[in-house]
Amino acid sequence: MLSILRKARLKDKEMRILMLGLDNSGKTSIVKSIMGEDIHSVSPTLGFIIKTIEYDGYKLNIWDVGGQKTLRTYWKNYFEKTDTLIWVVDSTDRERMDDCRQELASLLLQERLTGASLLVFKNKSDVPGCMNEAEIREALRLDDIHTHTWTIMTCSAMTGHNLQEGLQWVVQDAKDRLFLY
Ligand code: G3D
Repeated sequence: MLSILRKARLKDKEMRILMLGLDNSGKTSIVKSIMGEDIHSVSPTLGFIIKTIEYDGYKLNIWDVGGQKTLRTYWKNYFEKTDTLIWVVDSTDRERMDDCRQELASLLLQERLTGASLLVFKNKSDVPGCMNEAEIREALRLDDIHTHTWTIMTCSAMTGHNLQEGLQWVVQDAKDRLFLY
């Protein structure tokens, strides 16, 4: 039933994208950068922000939800009808990689996220000495994920690097799924 509804929405070319990650990973900056807004005016997201972006004929409704520890218990309120989960990782934050892995792993166990694809954005890649893609893959044990279609992309909210390519993957994945059902 859920997959039929999802397919109907994808046919309408409308998608629901949930952007999550630990606090300070750069979620709001990514959304702002995609929207062409000044990323230097960001302040911590205490609730959530929804932004709609038109991309390749698709209407992408992006939900940017606050990532502080106290707010993570509320994440579940946003799972419903999610087509794609964008998991934003601060690639300079080596200390919290375990926390990051655990939060992602528990999200992927959520029943209401079954069927959602996963894009891991390796953010802050403009910072010298940040973790590379292979290191993040290993730290988050991405190769063990078999329940969701996933990919990892190196990006930077600061320079805008790969953000459009990320959206392109999201839309292409939606198109592919229409043929799969
Ligand atoms: P959040 O929404 O995930 O909590 P924010 O994260 O978007 O508020 O970003 C947290 C901090 O990281 C901000 O710095 C922001 O400028 C910085 N940041 C986000 N993306 C990048 C990036 O790609 N490169 C670099 N170098 N910095 C980034 P401040 O200093 O305002 O806390």
